[in-house]
Order: sequence, then structure tokens, then C-alpha cells
Amino acid sequence: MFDVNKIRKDFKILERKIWDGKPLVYFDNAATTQKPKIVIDTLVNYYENYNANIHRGVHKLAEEATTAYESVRDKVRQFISADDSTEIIFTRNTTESINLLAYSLGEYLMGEGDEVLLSEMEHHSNLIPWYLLKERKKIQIKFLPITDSYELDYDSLKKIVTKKTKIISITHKSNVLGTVNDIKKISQIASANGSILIVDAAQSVPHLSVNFSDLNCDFLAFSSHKMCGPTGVGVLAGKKEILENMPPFMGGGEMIRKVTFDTFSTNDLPWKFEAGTPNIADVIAFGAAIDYIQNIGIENIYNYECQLTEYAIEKLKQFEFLKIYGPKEAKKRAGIITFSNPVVHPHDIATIVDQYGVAIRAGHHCAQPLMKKLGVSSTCRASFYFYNTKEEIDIFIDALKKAFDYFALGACKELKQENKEVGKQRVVRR
Ligand code: C6P
Repeated sequence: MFDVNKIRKDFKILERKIWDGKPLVYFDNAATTQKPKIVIDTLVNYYENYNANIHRGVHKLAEEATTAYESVRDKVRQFISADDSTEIIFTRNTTESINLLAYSLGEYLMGEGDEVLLSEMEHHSNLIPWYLLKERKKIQIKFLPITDSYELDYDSLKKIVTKKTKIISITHKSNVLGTVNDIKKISQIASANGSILIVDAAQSVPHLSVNFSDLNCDFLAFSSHKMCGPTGVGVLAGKKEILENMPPFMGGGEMIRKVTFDTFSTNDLPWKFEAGTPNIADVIAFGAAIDYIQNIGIENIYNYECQLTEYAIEKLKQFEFLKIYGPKEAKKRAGIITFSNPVVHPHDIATIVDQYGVAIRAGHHCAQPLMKKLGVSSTCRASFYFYNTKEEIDIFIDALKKAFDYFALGACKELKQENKEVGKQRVVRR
């Protein structure tokens, strides 16, 4: 039984008062989520009771730490329904997972003139690694457009993919629009074309059921800190047969089998891609976060976030001068609402609602090309998680009202007509 009031008791930070005693309303969950007590306790327990390096020592502490660390690998495998725990590589974050792929797949697979297909709604983490590869290997980068309803233009997919498209790398859920992309549709075309399909799942794995085998993609990247786990842990899940052929990303301890004065051989998967001492404590605490989420149930989380999103969008409609980006249906954009106002800069809105205890994000959300496509330089974004409530949305709406009052609501109303064009025309830039 999903009981938000019971859940909230696990997050001490949610009791925090902001400024002069306003309750914290944390709506910046797409940036990072809060951590339940069990995750923090797991971290402390590791450092207090069995802190040791892993895979090296024969002593008791080393054995306990190694067992705890490796058991999380299997937890992750099971959480995303991957076939084998050797297909689960721990990195620092989604960004590092994608950089690993761009480097290593780039070396293994890409030559001059080969193509990588991205989309217009990518986060910088799924852009810059490929731009760096472009500089190294003189590859081409193409972009799958988005439609007026903020979805991928699947109709263009067949035309845009060519025999040179060696890699397709697409976000599962946009951190700006909330759009949940149809990865299976893309995977059919990728498989038929022999392209490798990478899915940036940073915003999907924490919020909806993701089945790696069923999605039929080759790689999946996500971060612990966006799903109640600690920062500093990322996951790269990948198909074994491809990982085996890829060269290592970084060299050092752990990733080797044998080293001589002039050469080396690599370790087995997954350690071939985990050079040096890993983030042992945070991986172990990430395991506690996965258990916590599984206890609540990922389907419950998704359904509850859809309800919150629907409720918030309905309430936001009273501000006729607001432009809300993203698909109309809550189910297609669960948990994320991005909006802008023709006359008030997003940073000003975020600063004012913060005075009422409400934490939202304002800026380009690390998606500058998408901002350009939307015709703005920045937006506001409210993003929910399963511990948020409708009452908190009411506080947020109230705070927004005050912000718009402060910035002369009258002026905003006059712009109602122009609103349809707001994205393209009336943007206050900084
Ligand atoms: N988006 C946001 O506020 P890291 O930082 O490596 O854990 O995640 C990067 C990343 C990759 N892809 C998507 C779709 C993302 O949303 C993010 C992180 C945060 O939207 C921080 S910019």
C-alpha cells in the first residue's frame, strides 16, 4: 500500500524549514533526489564496521566489503532485468558511462565518415562525448528532430539512419520535456540496420519500470543519485558480446589480468572497465536505495508521479501567460514540468519561489541545443518524486502566484495573446 506520509518519515531532510520557517518543498528531483535514512545508515555502517579495499585482501573486512559491493551488481542486474551481472559496470555517473562508450566504442567501431545519431532533446552528457569523438575520428553527427508535440519524430528515423549509422544514442526520458521515448520503436530500426543502440536512462530508471532485455538496446546508462542513492555511482549496462570486444576506457589496477615490462592483458568483465579502487561505500549504499525503491514498487512510483503531474498541470493552467513545454498527457511526461513566462526571467521566478521554501531548477538544464530549438535560453522546471505531495504543489502554486504578482501580473495578462509565440519571440535573456 503506497502511503506517502509514511514514506516521508524516512527522509529527515523533508522536515527542514527554509528561511523563516517555511517547510521545504523539494521539486528539483530531476537534478538529484533526497536520500532515505536507510541509505545514509548503510554508508555509515560500512565506514564504521567493515571499511576495506575490495578484490585484493584476504582478511575478513576485505571479504565482507567485496561481498557487499559485488552483491549490488546483482541487485542492479535484477532491477533492470539484465541477463548477467558481468554486464553491469559501475562508473561515477551517467556522464562517465556515456564517455566510456564514446571513447571505447569509438576506438573499436568508428572510422572517418561513420555516423552517430542523437536527438534534439539530449542532455549535454549525451552530446559532448560524441562531439569529442567527432574531433578525434572525423565522424558525422546527425540529430533526430522533435515534433511540435515534443516527441521524437519517429517518421524521420528510417530516412535519417544509413548504413554509416554505427551508433544511435538517445535519451529514454527528456530531463526538460519529460517526454518518454519509444525505445522499442528505435531498437527495431537499429537492429535492422546493424546500429548499436545506447539509451541514456538517467531520468527513466528512477521513475518507471525499465527492462534492459525487453527494450532490446545494447547499452543503458543511469546514475544512483537520481534514485535515492549516493552521488558518485553510475551504471553502464551493456551486452556482453560487445563489451568483450571493446578496448578498456581507463588503465590501472583492477582492470588487468597480467602485466609485464612492456604489455598487459585485460581482466574479465565487468572489472575490465573498473580501473582503480571503486566507490565502494556508495555502491553498497546504492544497493540499499534499490531495495528501498523496490519495496515501494516502481509501478507505484510511476502512477503516483503521473497523478502529481496531472494535478500540477491542471493548477498551472490558471496562469494563462505561462508556456508549458512537453507532451500533453501526464503519462508521457511523468514527473517533469518545464515552463517559461514571457516577461519574467526563470531565475527570478526560481529565486522568488525559493523564498517560500520551494526548490525548483531554472536555467538551460544542460540541454542548450534543445533550448535553442524551443526558442528560449532558459526555463523553470519542477520535477517530482514519490515523496512529494499535492499539498506541496499547492504551496508551489501559491508561491508562483506571489512571484507573478511581484513582477506585475497585469503585464503578463496583456501578453496572453502573444503567449502562443512566447517560445519564439518574447524571451527575456540574460
Ligand atoms: N540531469 C538535471 O538537472 P549525471 O550528472 O552524470 O548523473 O547525469 C547526467 C544526465 C544525463 N542524462 C540526462 C537525461 C540527465 O537528466 C542527466 C542529469 C540533471 O536535469 C543535472 S544537469
